[in-house]
Amino acid sequence: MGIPEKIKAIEDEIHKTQINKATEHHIGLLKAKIARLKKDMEGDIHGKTISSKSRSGGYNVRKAGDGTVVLIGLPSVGKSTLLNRLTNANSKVGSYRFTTLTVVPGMMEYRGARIQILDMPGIIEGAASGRGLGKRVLSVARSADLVLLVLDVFQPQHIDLLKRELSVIGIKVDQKPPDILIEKTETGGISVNSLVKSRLSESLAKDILRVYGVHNCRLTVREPELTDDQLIDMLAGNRVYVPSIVALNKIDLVDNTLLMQIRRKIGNNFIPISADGNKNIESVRDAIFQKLDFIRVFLKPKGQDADLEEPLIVRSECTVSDVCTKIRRTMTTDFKYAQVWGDSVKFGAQKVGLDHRLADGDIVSITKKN
Ligand SMILES: Nc1nc2c(ncn2[C@@H]2O[C@H](COP(=O)(O)OP(=O)(O)O)[C@@H](O)[C@H]2O)c(=O)[nH]1
Ligand SMILES: [Mg+2]
Repeated sequence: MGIPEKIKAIEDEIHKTQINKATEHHIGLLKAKIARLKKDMEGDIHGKTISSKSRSGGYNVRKAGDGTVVLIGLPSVGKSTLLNRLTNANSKVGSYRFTTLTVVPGMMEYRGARIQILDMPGIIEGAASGRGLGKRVLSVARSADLVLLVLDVFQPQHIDLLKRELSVIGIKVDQKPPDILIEKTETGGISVNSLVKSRLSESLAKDILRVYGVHNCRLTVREPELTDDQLIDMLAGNRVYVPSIVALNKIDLVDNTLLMQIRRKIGNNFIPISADGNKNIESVRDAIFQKLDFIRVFLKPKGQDADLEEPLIVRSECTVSDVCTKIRRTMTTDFKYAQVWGDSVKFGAQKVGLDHRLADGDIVSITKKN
């Protein structure tokens, strides 16, 4: 029996089994086996799709700029129109479905940052399970720093569908990784150290670990709501956690009453826009910049004024060491000390080392060893 047949057989067994307290363990174990088989089958094609070497035609997009955003939405919601508004790209816009058949990249320049935006073919329901173009396209989304979910004003409820489809291929939108730690040990079997009362039973946790060939380890659980699925996800090791922004497009077609109804349905967490009417596009740009958590760092060459025109754009958790590497790969090796002016230090010209964490607007001057 090949792997797909094995998966099918286990799936059938799950469908046949009634879900209740008594079968919980059995089903959890079956899910772990399926995830393991899928992993074996796919190797690690995930994450490699965006590679200059891969031969997947239009799906092959090289990462560029200071961050990457993907547009995700159903066909004809206005993704290509929005891409063209946000960037210098020229993605084909059409009133029929599937105008965009390959991934179209564009570059958005905003407050000194260069942000790559990828227009994807619209995803269709069931795409993640292998229908149509869906699966390969969605896997490009795995390398994104941010997903921009685009909704049609008449179909706001599709937000759940989009998140579900992304979840199936391992892209967890606006979620935190579960707080668990697996430390492999040489011997001693599996010990479970639950720091909280967890939903997942100890015996099922152990059985799931064994499915993944882990027979000796310390499992520390700090996650009260830990589920079998989360443990399986972690062991399968192919999950990414990505933040999102939601844009509700085509608001030129509706009035405020309908917008109010939509807010009651899906909450306040979206930006109402008209891509075609060029409305609220600046808010989208700004939200992207904020969500990617960039900061600006100004460089001051020794004995000269700081360059306040062209900041370095770096992610917010950035240290002096990251700045050095961004200027020149080998710069950390000749590094002696840096002086910083701004919010990350107590006083101006404070001397700091490579580990010092910078803040937005800081001025940095680096002194090299002679
Ligand atoms: N009324 C209106 N139509 C829009 C808007 N944005 C896009 N469209 C139209 O919606 C159709 C699909 O747009 P497109 O960008 O190709 O959608 P995609 O399939 O998601 O890339 C085209 O006819 C666009 O002109 C908008 O803000 N308002
Ligand atoms: Mg399109």
